[in-house]
Amino acid sequence: MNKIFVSLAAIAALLITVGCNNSASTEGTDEVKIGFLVKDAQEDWFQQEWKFAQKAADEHGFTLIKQPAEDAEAVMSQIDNLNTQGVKGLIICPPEVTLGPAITKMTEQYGMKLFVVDDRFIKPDGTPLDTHYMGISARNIGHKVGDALFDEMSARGWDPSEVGAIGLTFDEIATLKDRTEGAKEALVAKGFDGSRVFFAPQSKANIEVANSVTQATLNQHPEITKWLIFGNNDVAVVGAVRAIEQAGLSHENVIACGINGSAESISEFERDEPTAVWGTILLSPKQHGYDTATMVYKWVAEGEEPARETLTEGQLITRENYETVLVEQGLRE
Ligand code: FCA
Repeated sequence: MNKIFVSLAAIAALLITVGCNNSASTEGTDEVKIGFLVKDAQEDWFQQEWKFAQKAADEHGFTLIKQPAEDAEAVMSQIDNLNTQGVKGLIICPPEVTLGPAITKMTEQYGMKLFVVDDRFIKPDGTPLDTHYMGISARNIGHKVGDALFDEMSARGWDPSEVGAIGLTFDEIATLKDRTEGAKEALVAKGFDGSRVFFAPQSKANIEVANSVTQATLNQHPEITKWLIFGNNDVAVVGAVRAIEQAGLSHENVIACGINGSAESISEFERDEPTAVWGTILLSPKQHGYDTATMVYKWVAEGEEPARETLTEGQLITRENYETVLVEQGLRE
């Protein structure tokens, strides 16, 4: 009899625990905790996202736990840690886009709402995995890069037959592939010779690799004296520009345009002497940080499900207008 009583009590306790774990309203009223994992905490873009997410946490009164997760193992152990701390919502820019099924399963088991930002998960067949997601409208933004490069080249009166273009690519991640493909598409649509666009694939998306693959491309084309440079983000473009400088090319003969509008390119604009980093497409770390965190908070605390997909825009900034635009966008005082 006692045994049965103990077992029933244990089952009841378990049900109550499971009920609490899965119910935001019973657990989350006092303290809502949300985790924000990023693939590269060194990159200014992710620092900015975190900064704006923290602003949302301060305003709404929830706890935000920000951690880097640079590989699959780190992601798994961070999610375990977050669960132990009572986190009920997770925002993640994953270090590998193939981790989707594993992460989805884990967060479901822990009763954690999952929101993916920037780099979208893909299924084994390469198609996108459907989760709540905010990313950039990557192909449009690539088009903006290509248009801007072509227009600046025309404004400088360059003869297109003397010009080559280098695109730093990282095709494993769809949002990065779409950007560089988009840039080439726009250049070609404006009349640039597609056979003079050289893609330089990066084995890792970082400044060192961008630098070395650009050097290799320059070495293959000593006959080209004027260059357009584009890539998956600011880090890639700045890495390429350093290679241009090492090769002894003047910034007057190179037009480079990044994507992100973060510190890596802004610090180039702030130098007294211009560098080849001529422009960048400013994205919105505010939307990707503040808005995502607010949406996940409302989802956890109030059961208000966010939009399944949000794609954000960007705008060209250069040395000429960056200060004004950063202030307008609330990115600078
Ligand atoms: C990717 C890139 C980042 C940033 C973000 C919006 O994660 O690696 O630099 O562009 O998309």
